[in-house]
Amino acid sequence: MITTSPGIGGLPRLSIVNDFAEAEVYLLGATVTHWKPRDHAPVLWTGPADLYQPGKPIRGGIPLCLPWFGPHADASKPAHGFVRTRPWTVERTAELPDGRSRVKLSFTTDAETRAIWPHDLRVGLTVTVGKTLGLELTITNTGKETVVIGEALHTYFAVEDIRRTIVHGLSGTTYLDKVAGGRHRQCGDGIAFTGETDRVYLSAHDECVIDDEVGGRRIRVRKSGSGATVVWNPWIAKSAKMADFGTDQWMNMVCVESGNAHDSTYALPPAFSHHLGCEIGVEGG
Ligand code: TA6
Repeated sequence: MITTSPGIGGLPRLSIVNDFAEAEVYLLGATVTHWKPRDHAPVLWTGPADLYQPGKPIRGGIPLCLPWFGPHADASKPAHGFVRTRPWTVERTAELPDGRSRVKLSFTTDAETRAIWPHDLRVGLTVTVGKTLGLELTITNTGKETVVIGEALHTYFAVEDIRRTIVHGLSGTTYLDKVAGGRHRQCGDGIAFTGETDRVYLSAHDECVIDDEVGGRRIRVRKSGSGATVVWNPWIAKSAKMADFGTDQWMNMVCVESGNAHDSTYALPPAFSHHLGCEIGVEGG
C-alpha cells in the first residue's frame, strides 16, 4: 500500500507498506527517511524529528547531494547542492507483481535554482521497496551546455554502536582523509571508527558491508554508476555542534555514501543522462 499524508512538521510524505518492508519518502528533497524490512530493525538513521522544515535538508535517511558534493568553492552556495532542500513531485507509484512497491519522484531546475547554478537538469528518483531497498537517481542535462556533476546518495545507516562497527569492501583503495586536510591514504582491510571519520574513497566500486557487531547484523550496500564512496561519522565534538544531531546520536549512525565526487565528478553534455544507484540489504538483527 502506498499513501500520501502529512509527516513530521506537516511535510508531505509517501508511506509504503508491503509484505516485505515499510518505508517513508518525504517530498522535501525526495528524502527516504525510513526503511524497515520485515523481521529487522529500521536500517536508516534519522536525527531529531522536530527539525524537518521546508528549505532545510533532513538530517538522516538518504539526502540527495546534487549537482555538487560537499562545500562549493563559493561559500554562498549550499553545501551538497540544492536538490535535497527543494520540493519534489510524485510522478507515479506502483505495486509490482512480485510484491515490491515502486515510487518515482522528479525534480526540475527553475529560476530559483538557476540563480544559484545557471544550468538546467531534470532529475528522477526511483525507489523500490522490498527485501532490499533500491534507489536509482537519473540526472538529465536539459540545458544547452555541458555541465560537471558531483553527487551522492548520502545514506545514514543505523548501528547500535559505531565503536564496534566495521565497514568492509574498500580494501586497497585510496581515500581522501578530510579530517587530515584531504591527505591521500591507503585503505587497509576493514574501516574501524575511533574518532571523527570523513573519507572519500576513490575508484571504489565494490559492494560495502557494514558489520554492526552489537546490533548483530550486516548491512550490504551495492553501488552502480558510482566512482566514489564516502564514509562519515562526526563523532562527539562535531556532532555536538550540529543542532539536528541528537545528544550522543553519533554512536548510532554511519554514513556510507554512493556517489561521484573529486576525481569521479563527470561531464554531462546536453540531452545526456547519468544513473547513480544503490541497493541496500540486511542480514541478521
Ligand atoms: O558526506 C560527509 C560530509 O561531506 C561531511 O563532511 C559532513 O559535512 C556531512 O557530509 C554532512 O553534511 P551536511 O551539509 O548535511 O551537514
